[in-house]
Amino acid sequence: MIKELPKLNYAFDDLEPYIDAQTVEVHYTKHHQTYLDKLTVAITGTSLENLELEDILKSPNSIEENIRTAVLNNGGGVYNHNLFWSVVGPAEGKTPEGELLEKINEGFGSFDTFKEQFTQSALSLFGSGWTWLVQEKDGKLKIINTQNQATPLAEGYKPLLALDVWEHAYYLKYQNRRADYITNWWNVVNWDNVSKKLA
Ligand code: MN3
Repeated sequence: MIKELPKLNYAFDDLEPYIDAQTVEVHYTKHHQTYLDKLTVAITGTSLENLELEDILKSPNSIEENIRTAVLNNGGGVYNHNLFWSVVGPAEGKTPEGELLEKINEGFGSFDTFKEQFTQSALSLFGSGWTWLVQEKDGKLKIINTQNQATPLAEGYKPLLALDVWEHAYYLKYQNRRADYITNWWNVVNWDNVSKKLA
């Protein structure tokens, strides 16, 4: 089990002007850190302590019932944010290439259509949650939403790209303008890192 959050490969202000430095700092050092702190409390002294987080989240029903909700909420919070931070970085104006682009074209027709469908999915999410590009067991790509801190792992998917659509991810800069947040977030997606997550 992880004891510390993975370090960010960029500075808090490196996602400006699309995601502001204050949001990145609060989101990472407070929200993300709090999920890890609460997960640690929940699993300390239990059989989960020495397992990998990903393995725990893949089989929710094997978590002892008295800590299951705490582990899924906070472990999901840790895992989802780890993935979220790992697929963004300073804007470089790149787009998907190679195998990732082929799979996007295969699944959605074109990169533009994929972006439209992903954006619509994120806009349609009611309440707090996440929008994902995931890979199915047969290798195909799919867009899904999850509520709160639920992870695609529990549904057997391999997550490739994650967009946090909790208000804490954008409220300081965008207030209620979720659509503007999503439009700007595309600029900081690191497609090389998304590609590396393909099975
Ligand atoms: Mn968040």
